[in-house]
Amino acid sequence: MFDVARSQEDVWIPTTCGLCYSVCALKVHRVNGTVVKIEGNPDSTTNRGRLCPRGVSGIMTLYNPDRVDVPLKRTNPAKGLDVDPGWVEISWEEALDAVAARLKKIRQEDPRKLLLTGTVTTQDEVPFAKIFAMAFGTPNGWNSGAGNHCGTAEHLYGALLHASWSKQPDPDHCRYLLNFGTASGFGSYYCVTGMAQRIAEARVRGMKHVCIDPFLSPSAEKADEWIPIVPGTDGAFAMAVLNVLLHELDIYDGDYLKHHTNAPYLIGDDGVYVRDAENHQPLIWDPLLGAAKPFDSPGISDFALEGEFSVDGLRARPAFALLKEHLKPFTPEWAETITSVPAATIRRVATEFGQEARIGSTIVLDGKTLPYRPVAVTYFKGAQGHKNALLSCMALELLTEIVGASNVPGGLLGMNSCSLGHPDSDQPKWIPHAGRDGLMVTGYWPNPPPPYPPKEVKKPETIDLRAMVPTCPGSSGALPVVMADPERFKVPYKIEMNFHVGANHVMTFADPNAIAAAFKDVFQVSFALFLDESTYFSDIVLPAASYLERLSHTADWMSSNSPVGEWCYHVRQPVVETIAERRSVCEVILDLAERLEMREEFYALINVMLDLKEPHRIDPSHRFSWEEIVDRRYKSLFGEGRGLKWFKEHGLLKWPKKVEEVYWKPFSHARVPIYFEWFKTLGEQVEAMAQKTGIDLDTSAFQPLPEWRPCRSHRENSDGFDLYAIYYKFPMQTFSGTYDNPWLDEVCNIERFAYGVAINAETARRKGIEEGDWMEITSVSTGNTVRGRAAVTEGIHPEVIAIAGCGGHWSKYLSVASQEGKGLCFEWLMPVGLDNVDIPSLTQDLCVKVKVAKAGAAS
Ligand SMILES: Nc1nc2c(c(=O)[nH]1)N[C@H]1C(S)=C(S)[C@@H](COP(=O)(O)OP(=O)(O)OC[C@H]3O[C@@H](n4cnc5c(=O)[nH]c(N)nc54)[C@H](O)[C@@H]3O)O[C@H]1N2
Ligand SMILES: Nc1nc2c(c(=O)[nH]1)N[C@H]1C(S)=C(S)[C@@H](COP(=O)(O)OP(=O)(O)OC[C@H]3O[C@@H](n4cnc5c(=O)[nH]c(N)nc54)[C@H](O)[C@@H]3O)O[C@H]1N2
Ligand code: SF4
Ligand SMILES: [Mo]
Repeated sequence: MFDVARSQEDVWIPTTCGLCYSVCALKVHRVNGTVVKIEGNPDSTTNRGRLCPRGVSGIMTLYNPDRVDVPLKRTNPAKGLDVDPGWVEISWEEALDAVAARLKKIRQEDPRKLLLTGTVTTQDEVPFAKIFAMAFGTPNGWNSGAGNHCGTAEHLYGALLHASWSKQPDPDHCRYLLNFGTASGFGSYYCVTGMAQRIAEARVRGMKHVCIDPFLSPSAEKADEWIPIVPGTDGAFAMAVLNVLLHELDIYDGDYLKHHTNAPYLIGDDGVYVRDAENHQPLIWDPLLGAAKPFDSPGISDFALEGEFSVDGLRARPAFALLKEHLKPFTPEWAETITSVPAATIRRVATEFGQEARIGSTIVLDGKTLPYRPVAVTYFKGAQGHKNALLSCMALELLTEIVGASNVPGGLLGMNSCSLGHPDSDQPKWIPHAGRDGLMVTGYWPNPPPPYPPKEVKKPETIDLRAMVPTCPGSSGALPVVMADPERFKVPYKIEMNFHVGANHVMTFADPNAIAAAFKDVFQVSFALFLDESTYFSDIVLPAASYLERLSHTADWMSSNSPVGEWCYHVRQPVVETIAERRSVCEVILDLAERLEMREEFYALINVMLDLKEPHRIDPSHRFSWEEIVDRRYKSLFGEGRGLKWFKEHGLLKWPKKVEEVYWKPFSHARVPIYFEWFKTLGEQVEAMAQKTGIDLDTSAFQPLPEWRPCRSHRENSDGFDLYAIYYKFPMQTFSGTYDNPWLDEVCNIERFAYGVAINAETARRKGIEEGDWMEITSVSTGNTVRGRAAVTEGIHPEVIAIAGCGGHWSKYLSVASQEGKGLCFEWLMPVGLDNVDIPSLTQDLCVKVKVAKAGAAS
């Protein structure tokens, strides 16, 4: 029937993008029920009206004919990478009956047999599914390659040093950005579009950007200086810069180190704190009194940073003195042999960095005099995704700490370490504070509990080693290894069911063959937008509503806002009426909880995890809808008058950040470590547990001071395997998940790097490879070969090839993505195994050695 109201409809609806975790604010234009345009919402301070290409292309996520529209059941019992599941349509009722029956059985037997797999992309459903999994009783969850590729070490230091999941240079005041291979601020990392604008303004203001990256990447091409480096060697570069600062230039911020770090804490010859006999606090040396004092005693005149002292007849040295001595051998000449960067370049960068830190200078902001340290060091997946992650990232982090540029104007800022709340409601509120031994504890942590104080080392009762290695702050790179052989890791059960909310783990973790082997016997229920490669292993597929079709409890989180400027909280709401049988995952989970009769436990946890406050807590005596829970979440945060209705109408709520929130360090008593004493003691506990349980685990990387250790590929010298392969995020795609979008495909088709492989011009010439040639790339570690077209360039290290994004799909249900020539999947080159995992952080090593040759037959 002709609908008059509909035919005249022309509306702009505020909501948020869900194509990556940056949560940009959108205005969606709907005409007569159909979305015709997506724009950035200029009222939002998160993205200031701008979107990236993916955000604009979201219409094609909504209307893509490849989308899953109805529940599906597999008919083919055989599972494999290329085995068609034989999908048949079923009703929601039948699907939920089957899923609930499985869940019920597992919950009765042993709830730990349930695994939650979820993508990091959207920021709303997976966190809610995690609450469900916790209430269900399983500790097992992962995000495929998320975290263990990009941030388990980086986020750990985020917690320990910045009270935040992540960090950014101060875009308002930084003058020298030393970037170890991240597109943070240049189209990637967190707050993508907002930071890209702010960093562009910083560049106009005169901020210098030095980018250390094997590839002249999308961020390196916007730098003042690009320094190509051998993959996996950033730690050696950073150690040499520290060496120059401390041993050649004598540049460090003594005042900061004394008052805001554990640099003055005395360390005994056993490597741990020398403690006060009575109150057990770590001791420092007061040089004027000539005595050791608990670090927090009143009236300390000064804190010694150097020297050697005797406490109760035993030798004790300040942590800083140990660090300095430790760094002595690691000269730029030493680092040159590892990184391939000339010693003179490292020395010059160290000098520029040290001088530009302007130690001793101050700035007045909002009437408050604060230290001014306009230098920052950034890194993420590039430098951290290696076997040496924990100790290399420590060196990178210490650069910022040594010059006192941590969370002060001009320096490196936690992405919203401190929130004092909206002026009307005082919420949300989180403040970093001093904990055990005076060291900083985060005020908020997205994945509680935070890494410090250290968690207890437990028997390996999780399927990913995290119970035993509690230093890993996110998803573990050990999961598929343990899942394939739980007995070897003394895990007393097997995973029987995978509750799968996004994530294309078959393509985004490592060798698809190994992932297939780990998952083939597991009953998998997938909430899916598309029938991607991972759903080939599903038993039931449920049609999920995309971010444009669902309601969400604030997708905003601590890292979606820019670190400076204003707070901004948004709504995510459906912009169209329900399409086909697609449903919101959160609503379905609430249904499942009813079928499982677990309302009591589930609601109790929802109250805690969503921080619902009286009178908005949910009471299990009756059933709540998702809409009601979302309303209560908003009201708990911003008061009775700002519930869901208010947000749907207004789209967002913003207010200015205070100086004490952005530059919180000078206002805080909490100290941060420059000597990671508890890594050492925790490592000993992990070692003891490994021995007790009979698990073979190399715990030698639990060290208190930075080191550079080679990855497996640095030692690899098999004949012909002469190049390192790396991957990098492509601005037009999110991992593997957007490759079926025809608009993005159109852009990628005209960009030779998008679906090609970057290879150095001289290297290509030597191998007889020319621009556009098909190449065969074979991994020494997996034996797998992938094919890709050469994009010949001067802009890459001669020993490296670089692959964009995560293409090379093969699911027959992806009509755009699975066409020939739509990129390569790096994972075929990367092995699964503990040799490739940094044990303390459970980071996956992305260093791979390959052989590259021109393909026999050009297609
Ligand atoms: N080759 C290569 N591998 C990588 C990376 C890379 O850049 N290149 N990056 C690594 C990193 S840093 C990360 S974080 C991981 C990410 O790894 P994944 O999280 O596995 O990323 P995607 O491949 O995008 O898979 C996400 C899946 O979730 C689905 N999805 C998207 N939105 C929704 C939604 O709203 N609801 C539901 N139910 N499903 C949704 C998508 O359709 C897609 O199938 O990959 C890692 N692996
Ligand atoms: N367009 C787009 N943006 C995204 C995403 C996406 O999929 N697409 N994903 C989001 C996610 S989950 C993440 S984790 C972030 C990741 O954000 P980034 O950390 O920026 O990740 P990448 O682009 O994978 O890697 C950054 C750079 O590391 C370089 N690199 C590789 N190995 C090394 C090395 O050993 N040392 C150094 N110094 N550099 C190296 C690569 O050449 C690349 O230029 O991006 C986020 N933003
Ligand atoms: S940066 Fe992320 S959230 Fe923002 S428009 Fe792009 S895909 Fe969407
Ligand atoms: Mo990531």
